[in-house]
Amino acid sequence: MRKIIHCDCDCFYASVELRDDPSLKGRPVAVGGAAERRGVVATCNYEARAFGVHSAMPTASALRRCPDLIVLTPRMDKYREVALQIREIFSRYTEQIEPLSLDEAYLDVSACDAFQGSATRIAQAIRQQVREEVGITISAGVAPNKFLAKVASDWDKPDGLTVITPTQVDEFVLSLPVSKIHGVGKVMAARMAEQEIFTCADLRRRSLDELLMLFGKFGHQLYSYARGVDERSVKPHRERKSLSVETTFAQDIAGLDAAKSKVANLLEELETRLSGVGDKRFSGVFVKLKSANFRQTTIDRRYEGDLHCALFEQLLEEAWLRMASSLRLIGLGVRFAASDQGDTKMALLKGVREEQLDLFSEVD
Ligand code: TTP
Ligand code: MG
Repeated sequence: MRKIIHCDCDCFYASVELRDDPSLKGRPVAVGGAAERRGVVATCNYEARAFGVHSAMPTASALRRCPDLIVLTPRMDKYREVALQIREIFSRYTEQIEPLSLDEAYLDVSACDAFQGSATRIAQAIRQQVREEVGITISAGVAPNKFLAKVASDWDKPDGLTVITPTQVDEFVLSLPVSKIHGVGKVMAARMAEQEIFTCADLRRRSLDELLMLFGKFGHQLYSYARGVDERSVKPHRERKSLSVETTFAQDIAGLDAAKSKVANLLEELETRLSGVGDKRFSGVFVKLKSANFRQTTIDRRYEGDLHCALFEQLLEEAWLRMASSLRLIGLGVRFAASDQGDTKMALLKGVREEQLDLFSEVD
């Protein structure tokens, strides 16, 4: 039986800002881009959440909901530094650490001897050390697998610890609402509701074939999760597959030439970011555009050579022809060839940025 801990900092970027400026305590605080630059909220504290402010919401909308909201510019270097400090605390208990983002990680502590191997006490110690040494709160979930540990860390947020022991798994899962399953968003939850599926107990009444028919290959996971089963191991090295940068313009870009003139700066930023991930071979490049009316398109190309402006300008032109509209966003990126080497610690930390950036943008 494995012992997995999932740790997730509470309103991470905002917590760091509140720690560094205690005068903000008790006031609604968001971290994100400025409203006049059409920025979005990266996160906000729980005081701001009470007004309905949330991640990925345009800052302008957030200010309408909460006029007293204090909006701070992100300090990514600071958050990375704090993330490393927290990672070091995790590493006192296990090397089996799988970071999911800057503020979130799975730990497999099955082989850890601290506290006679009590995962609950290890999680308590981690939470206490993060509070005392880093100055922010981190919620944790303890369970026999990743699926349940993640549900558990969210159960009593903020500043919570929830433990699901092996004997409690069945009871816990039976009453678990499907919306708590990672990967079940609003759309899928609505489709499940149409099928009278609201909890994992309802899922269990369906055969694997039925679930596969209804939800595609995700049906396999649903079938196992509904039984409290998740065999996925904690993978210490997640290899980064791509890296990209993007800009949302304060004013829409009207012509192809104007759009092309943005490539040089973006490429420079991309190269700066690439210098941080070490020597990796490319397998492809891509350009992503979002139109003024929020349509999005991405052109992907296999490519293994050096990066240069003309290459991205060409892709941009192809993508532009599809859009036939002025642009609010341009993104450039590279895909990496699979390597057999693990990433460095810093590259791992940087790797999460892209997933976070993706959260800012709608998909087709
Ligand atoms: P989350 O762990 O999803 O959110 P959080 O830590 O702010 O709040 P909580 O866990 O208490 O619900 O994300 C961690 C950080 O990642 C968050 O502080 C800011 C960043 N982030 C974005 O930049 N954009 C996003 O859309 C999301 C969800 C997070
Ligand atoms: Mg968090």
